[in-house]
Amino acid sequence: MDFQIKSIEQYHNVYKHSVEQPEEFWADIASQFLWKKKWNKVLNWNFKEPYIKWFDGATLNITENCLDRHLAERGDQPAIIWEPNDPNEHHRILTYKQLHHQVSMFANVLKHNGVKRGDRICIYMPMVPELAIAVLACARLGAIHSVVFGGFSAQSIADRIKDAKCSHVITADGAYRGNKDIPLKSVIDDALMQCDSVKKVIVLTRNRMPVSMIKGRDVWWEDEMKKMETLHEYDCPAEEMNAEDELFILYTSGSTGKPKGVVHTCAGYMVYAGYTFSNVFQYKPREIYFCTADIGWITGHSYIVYGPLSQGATTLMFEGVPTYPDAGRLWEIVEKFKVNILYTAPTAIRSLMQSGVEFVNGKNLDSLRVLGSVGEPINEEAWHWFNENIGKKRCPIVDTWWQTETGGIMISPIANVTPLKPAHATFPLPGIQPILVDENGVEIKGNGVNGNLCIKFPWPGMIRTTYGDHERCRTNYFATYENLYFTGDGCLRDEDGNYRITGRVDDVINVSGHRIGTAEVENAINAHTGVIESAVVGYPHDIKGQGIYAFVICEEDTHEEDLRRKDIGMTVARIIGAIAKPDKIQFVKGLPKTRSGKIMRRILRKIAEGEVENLGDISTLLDPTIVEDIKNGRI
Ligand code: 7RM
Repeated sequence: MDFQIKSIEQYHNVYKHSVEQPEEFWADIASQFLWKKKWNKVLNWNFKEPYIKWFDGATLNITENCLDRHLAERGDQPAIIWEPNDPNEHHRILTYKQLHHQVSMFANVLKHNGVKRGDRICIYMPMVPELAIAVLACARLGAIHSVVFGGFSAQSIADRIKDAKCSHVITADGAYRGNKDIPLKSVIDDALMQCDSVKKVIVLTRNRMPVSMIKGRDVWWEDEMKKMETLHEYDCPAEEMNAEDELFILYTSGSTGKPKGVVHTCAGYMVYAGYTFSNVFQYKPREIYFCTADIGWITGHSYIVYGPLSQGATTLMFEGVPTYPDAGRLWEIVEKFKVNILYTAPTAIRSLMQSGVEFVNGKNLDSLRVLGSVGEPINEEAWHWFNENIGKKRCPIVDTWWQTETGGIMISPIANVTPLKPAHATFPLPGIQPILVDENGVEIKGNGVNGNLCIKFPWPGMIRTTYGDHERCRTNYFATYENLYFTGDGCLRDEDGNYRITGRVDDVINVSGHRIGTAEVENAINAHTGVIESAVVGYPHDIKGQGIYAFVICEEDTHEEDLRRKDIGMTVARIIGAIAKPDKIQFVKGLPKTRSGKIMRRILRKIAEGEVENLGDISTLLDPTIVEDIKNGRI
């Protein structure tokens, strides 16, 4: 692509231009995508409402950019390489032609099952190529996908389906994940008992675990595809979408109890995902790119599906987990497919680091050229381990900071361009204008400072609204500080202007790179019988980055404590999903509250961290003696 930055001097020039002439800058980049109609105006905006429109007046379909436009030049090159959970099962390769064909056929399946432009479609699937096919088929028809990660519970799915009033669900009988079989369809059946908006469920065969199929509602993916063959419904014209039509909804946790449906729109998201993918990883034609995320998270949307495919890349999709059958699995995959670019999460690196280098030894990792990290702050120890043992000190590590709401990478080194500093995301990408502010929203200028990270100018990939509740989008992101997008992250800027994101400053815990709201977990714990009140905080965890520590007040009961802990864990798993189970539960008699009844989380955080000496001023507490009790009962 013509927009790849090749040197640090060029980066500085491009960056300067992107800030001084943002519309000109983005128009140049956007013109390298495929449009049905060009825009009238590159950008209209205010952060007050917020009102954000990129490429207004333009029309396009993102799947033509991800599929059709590559057919002539690289139709026979692999678009998706798929590696199964079980190393003994055969891998699959879909060329651009084959992927285009499958997406078109499945889009026709959706059409025949009543899916129309603008409908919301819930996707709850394992990491198989059909998941990418389902996502792209929705986009081809202009239906809005809402992918829900396979680890969420029936209740969480139901909440998301109801919030978006989804008309269809695409799922599979079950999933393989490590040595477990996960009953996806049965979880969907439980969820659908609460959802009347869903008219049809399309079920892919994966592990063929027994499923109940309801007449008139449930159909098999394979049967429907066969029907399309018989009807010769091979082609599916791509809907002509407006630039700002909604492309997808992805739910994410915030500081309130209810996850928000982050909305991304067609044109801006496409341009931003494609541009950042190409630049950050410096992708070259025919390279094999492997992102270990799940498509259920934003990283999978932007950097397994849309970013790489929009650039004609080969994207490797892995169904399993890094530790199955053993901790050498990722390195085996790198060796098997001669992976050039590996993009993974600090939590995976730390867990593989703990398993020991014997799982790396003997694996040929010579193909690797660029390494990437995403999802949480990477600690220096993990950074060096990754650099030495995987990159053999010859691969740059791009520590990419971004969020579900930003759509794509915001602050990150550009591989082989930006000088690296371990555990630092370094510099903003072109078009991104970060600033640090204090509690009052006053800008903290200069270097060697830290503050709350905000962005002061729009970028094409940014959140447009929270589904069904624009006001929530405003209060969450644009109301804390006037005229700024607030990220919720704390951040340092070193003497040389390198950014280092230190973690959330709100009530969000980042567990293994997954965002979990403390309020959500508290609500789930409080739903457990006998629980009177609870307070949840994060604490440093060797592998997960942060763990979940719950302080719980219970009524007297006869069950022994450990059993009660497990029961509470079950309740949380049922309401949110296993990913939100507290790592530690401490039963307490009371919580540290101010006279106005607010829980002082600062104190609980310190106790959870094991820092029991310097708790700061506790004199404003209603009952300071409670703190002693809690300290003594620490686990
Ligand atoms: C892509 C993604 C977003 C939150 C974000 C941060 C944290 C992500 C980094 C990071 C330090 C990084 N989206 N975060 N990347 N912190 N360095 N390179 O993870 O919406 O799920 O999470 O993750 O706190 O606000 S997300």
